[in-house]
Amino acid sequence: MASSETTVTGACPHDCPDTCSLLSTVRDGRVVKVAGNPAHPMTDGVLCTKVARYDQRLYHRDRVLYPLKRVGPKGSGQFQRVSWDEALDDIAQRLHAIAQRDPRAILPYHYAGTMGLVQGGSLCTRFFNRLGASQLDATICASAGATALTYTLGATVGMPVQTFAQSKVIVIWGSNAITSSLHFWRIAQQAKRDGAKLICIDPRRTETAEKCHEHLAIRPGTDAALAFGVLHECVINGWVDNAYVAQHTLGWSALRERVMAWPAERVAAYCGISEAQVRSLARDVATTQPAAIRVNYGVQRVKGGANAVRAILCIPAVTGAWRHVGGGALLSNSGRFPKQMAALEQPELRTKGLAGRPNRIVNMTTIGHDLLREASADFGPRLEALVVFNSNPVAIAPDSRRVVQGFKREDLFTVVLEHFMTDTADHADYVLPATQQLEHWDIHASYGHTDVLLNRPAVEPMGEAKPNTEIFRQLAKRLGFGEPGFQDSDQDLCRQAFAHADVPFDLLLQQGFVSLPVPDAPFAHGGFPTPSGKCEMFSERLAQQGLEPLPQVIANIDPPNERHPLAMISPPARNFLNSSFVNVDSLQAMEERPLLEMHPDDAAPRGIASGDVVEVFNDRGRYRCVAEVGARARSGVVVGLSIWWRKLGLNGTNVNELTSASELTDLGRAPVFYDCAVEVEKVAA
Ligand SMILES: Nc1nc2c(c(=O)[nH]1)N[C@H]1C(S)=C(S)[C@@H](COP(=O)(O)OP(=O)(O)OC[C@H]3O[C@@H](n4cnc5c(=O)[nH]c(N)nc54)[C@H](O)[C@@H]3O)O[C@H]1N2
Ligand SMILES: Nc1nc2c(c(=O)[nH]1)N[C@H]1C(S)=C(S)[C@@H](COP(=O)(O)OP(=O)(O)OC[C@H]3O[C@@H](n4cnc5c(=O)[nH]c(N)nc54)[C@H](O)[C@@H]3O)O[C@H]1N2
Ligand code: SF4
Ligand SMILES: [Mo]
Repeated sequence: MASSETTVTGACPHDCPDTCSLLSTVRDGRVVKVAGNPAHPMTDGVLCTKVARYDQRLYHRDRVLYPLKRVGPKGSGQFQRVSWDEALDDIAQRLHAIAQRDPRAILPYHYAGTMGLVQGGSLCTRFFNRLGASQLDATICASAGATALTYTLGATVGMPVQTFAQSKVIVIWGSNAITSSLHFWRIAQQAKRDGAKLICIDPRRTETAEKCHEHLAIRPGTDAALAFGVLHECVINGWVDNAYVAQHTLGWSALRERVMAWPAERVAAYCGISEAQVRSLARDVATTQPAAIRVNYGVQRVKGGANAVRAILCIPAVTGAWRHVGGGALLSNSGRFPKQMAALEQPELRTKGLAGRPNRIVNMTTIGHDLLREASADFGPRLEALVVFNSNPVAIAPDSRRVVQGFKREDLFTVVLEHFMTDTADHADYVLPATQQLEHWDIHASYGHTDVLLNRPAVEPMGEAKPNTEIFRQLAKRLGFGEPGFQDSDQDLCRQAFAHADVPFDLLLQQGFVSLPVPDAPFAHGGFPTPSGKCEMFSERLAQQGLEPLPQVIANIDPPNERHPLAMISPPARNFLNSSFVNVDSLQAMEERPLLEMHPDDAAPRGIASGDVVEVFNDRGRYRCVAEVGARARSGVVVGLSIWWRKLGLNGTNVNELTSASELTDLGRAPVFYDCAVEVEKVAA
């Protein structure tokens, strides 16, 4: 019999700014190849190593294929197979019993395991709205930066990514682009070939830093001071675009006064670089146009993260870089998408669910603390049930010791929708098999480019896996939720996501993507989406909340000290995506084992050599890994590439054993992952 071969267009679902268009080749009902779509300009036929091996994740021997019910103690990972009916009947009954007392004792915990608007929210959110469950404050990644963007530029918008090809100076600020946004890096490479100068600002000598013309290895959490140093140089050298500042910004005279306290000498000492580096950075961004800043999330995982982003965003307004195509800054363009979130999530259903109770919001960053809290007037009811999907909190949330303790509560009812037995799934009462991207419908916005992508299923679900949406549809039925919104199919939901917007669904069906119209130089003539229409260096909205209205330099909350003299950062490992892909053999083999990069100056006095097993510790916990001594980490800083599964680590922990959830960022209520003092000791050669 001749075998049939088809190609199916999809979208990469992962939390990556590139949102690639995928082409899956299917032979006899099996995916045999996943490639980048050459017709999609941003993807340009190229995928990262992880997703180019997507079949290895789809057909992984350890996929959860059937509903599982816990049989051993909490966290023991002992489960038995049950039928869907048995699992869903029991889950519905347990949730119903809790909701009868107070539905806010139930918390959905979800993030960007898939960025799809359908499998990442939509019907799932309708379900929890109708139930009246607590809402999750989605702070784990980007909310400090997004809040900073919103207060400064007015929305999560910036330069169109493709215009970086025309830049003459590109500052990659707090990003390892080769690892975490390969397709932006390709654009930067094109600019480099056309003569652009590339500058990287990162405490770690990353693969990206190595390939830039300049690398400023600042101390973690000192970015606002560096931005102030740049602005100071602009003032003293007459590099301020006074006309742009006068017409299109608010608050410069006050900010100007503030930056005058940050001459290059002070900035250099504070950031741990040379004065010449500060001056040269300022000269590059202020005197060569178009100059572009790709500011990224690595900057905003410290106490002062949002203010650092605000300070950086002031630079292109002061230099007038926004006037030019290829000038300005980009953190995210997610605000460009006319997403119909209210249609997808139906927030009006909450009124019914809450039945007069006030809404309760729980911050996902502090889940460890919150699982251990008792009922109180300010917290509300004790958390009695968690429904986790698209996230692996036991591995990725800060202060793991508390998170694990919380998930181990015998009186907590936990349901986890997953592809694999993650650290979180191990702690469930029920694990429900979820479909992967190649098995379901979805529709995607992006935070790196401005195209909408449609994802069609390439193959039938493996085993008894179901899409997240279908699992909540079936739970809704069992809980008697009769609203028509629970009847919508996944294809209906895909259509609703951009209904009434100029995103023709027929074109999505036909080519898999549609580009949004975005001006090449969006703020050349001002027109920022702030209340004043200007770039708000001074924010009246912050002032009204009693907050500091101007960007400021905020010191790290957990700076190196006598007992814990090293600053630890834990950025992504290239071949993992957060904690996804850690269990894919070929990718795990490339990362080898949990590592701690150390500078020779820090390793030598501790008697540590490459390959030694070390323990990294502070008052929150201890984490065992293997030292790699070399030039990646700057002195005083250690780097624990992330995010390993705890159970695949050397002593059943990962870096988040050390990170803190006691403090949040200055704005955005976000985690301070890279604001973390530690000490390191050798355990064995
Ligand atoms: N391969 C891969 N790609 C990913 C991910 C992944 O896990 N693996 N994760 C995805 C996700 S969820 C996100 S949010 C994005 C993140 O992507 P980006 O925002 O582009 O950031 P990262 O590449 O994580 O790089 C952060 C960099 O910041 C540096 N850094 C740490 N502290 C500081 C600081 O205080 N100041 C400065 N200037 N730099 C600092 C780190 O050394 C690191 O190199 O990447 C996405 N892409
Ligand atoms: N120390 C430290 N910690 C960090 C970071 C750091 O840099 N350092 N980075 C932080 C950042 S930026 C982020 S974004 C978070 C990421 O944290 P998470 O959003 O939790 O990301 P992942 O660890 O990739 O986990 C996603 C899970 O969702 C599952 N999943 C994927 N698709 C689906 C689906 O369709 N249905 C269901 N049911 N499940 C699905 C995957 O199998 C995976 O286990 O981690 C944060 N934690
Ligand atoms: S993870 Fe990023 S680079 Fe890799 S395929 Fe997905 S969107 Fe593209
Ligand atoms: Mo993230």
